[in-house]
Amino acid sequence: MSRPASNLQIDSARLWGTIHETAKFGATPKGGVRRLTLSQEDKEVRDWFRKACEEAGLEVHVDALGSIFGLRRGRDMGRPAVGFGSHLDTQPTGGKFDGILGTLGALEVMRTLNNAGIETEAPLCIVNWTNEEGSRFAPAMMASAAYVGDFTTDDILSRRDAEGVTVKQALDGIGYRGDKPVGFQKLGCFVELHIEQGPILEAEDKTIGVVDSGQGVLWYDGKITGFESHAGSTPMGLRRDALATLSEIVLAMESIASKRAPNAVGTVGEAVIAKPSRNVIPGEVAFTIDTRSADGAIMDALDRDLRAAVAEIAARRKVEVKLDLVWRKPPTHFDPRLIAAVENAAESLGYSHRRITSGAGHDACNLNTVIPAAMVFVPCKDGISHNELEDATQADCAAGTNVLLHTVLALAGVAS
Ligand code: HGY
Ligand code: MN
Ligand code: MN
Repeated sequence: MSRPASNLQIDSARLWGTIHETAKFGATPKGGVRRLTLSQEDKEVRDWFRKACEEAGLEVHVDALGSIFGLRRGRDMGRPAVGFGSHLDTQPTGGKFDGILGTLGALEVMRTLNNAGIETEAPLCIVNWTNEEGSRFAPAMMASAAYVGDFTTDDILSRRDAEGVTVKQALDGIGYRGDKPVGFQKLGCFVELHIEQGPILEAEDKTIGVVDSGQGVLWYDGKITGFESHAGSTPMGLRRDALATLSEIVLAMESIASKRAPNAVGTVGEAVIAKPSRNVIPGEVAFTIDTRSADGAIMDALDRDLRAAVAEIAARRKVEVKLDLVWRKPPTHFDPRLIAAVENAAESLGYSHRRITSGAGHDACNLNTVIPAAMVFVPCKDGISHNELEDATQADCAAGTNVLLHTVLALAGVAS
């Protein structure tokens, strides 16, 4: 006997239990989660997730890039599936909620519909996207980018991590290079639940963020070639110091973004001295840059200013700086119909809510380039994320998952 869908609520304790149960895969002493994509820890959580989907009666498939799809049949299998989910990989200093809430919240939605005996008109499909974080392999949101056609499967399979391991080798190493081609599972739309990863909802005491847009992203790989020489006998004026050069680039990036705050951000997140030694002036340094804006014109200005600053610093210091743009993700404007579905769900459930722009990138931002997509945000403590202190409340996680449930029901329709 199915319960009326209108007042259906998810099982908050069960959701909270899954979040903490899976946090053991890659648990860190400081209470975070380190689960780099395609690592042994990622395999463990993938195995857990696949089993949970099968136990929920879903048809589970894995595609050639390891993304996991769990299909719940609808009355009308001729309609495209309503997709929802997120990612289970984390940053090296990751937390328990980034990506995980959206993936396990999606599983909770499936479990709730099963318990209530509800059949939807359209089929539903839960997705765990491979390598959303982009920490081990670039770019971020890699598998959803391939799904929408931004990269070929072979291009992504050939990407290498810092140790030279390819995506293909890493997938084979954990047994998740699936037999389905990327794109095999057609989705009619996609909704992603996620923590805000910023301070706004908490500061305004809002339970739900109705995400209507997302920042665009520019990623660069850089290499500085100076000249190794003796730290003691080389006069200061004759040095071609690669690390001192990078130090100026770091401050230039900070200044270029800060003068456009709050409409721009910029970070040098990685720096490696090729052959480090205390008494050798660094001759070669590799680095990466991440800079973002929700405004495409500002993104172009960030690129122009950054290249001009790098050229000036390189010329003055008589070093070579190679700066390659390796990823450009335009700003996201989510689908008005889906945004309204999220907003209506939050309103009908009585949750405080506000429109919000996502500072972080998400798989939904890629999906939105080919099908309608939208996102649901919930607050996280002090806006902290990509840090082991990342935290959220059970009540907010449950609220966000209830909004996801009712958004999905509105989009898929209830058959019985
Ligand atoms: O970089 C991002 O915005 C996401 O967390 N991968
Ligand atoms: Mn995420
Ligand atoms: Mn993240």
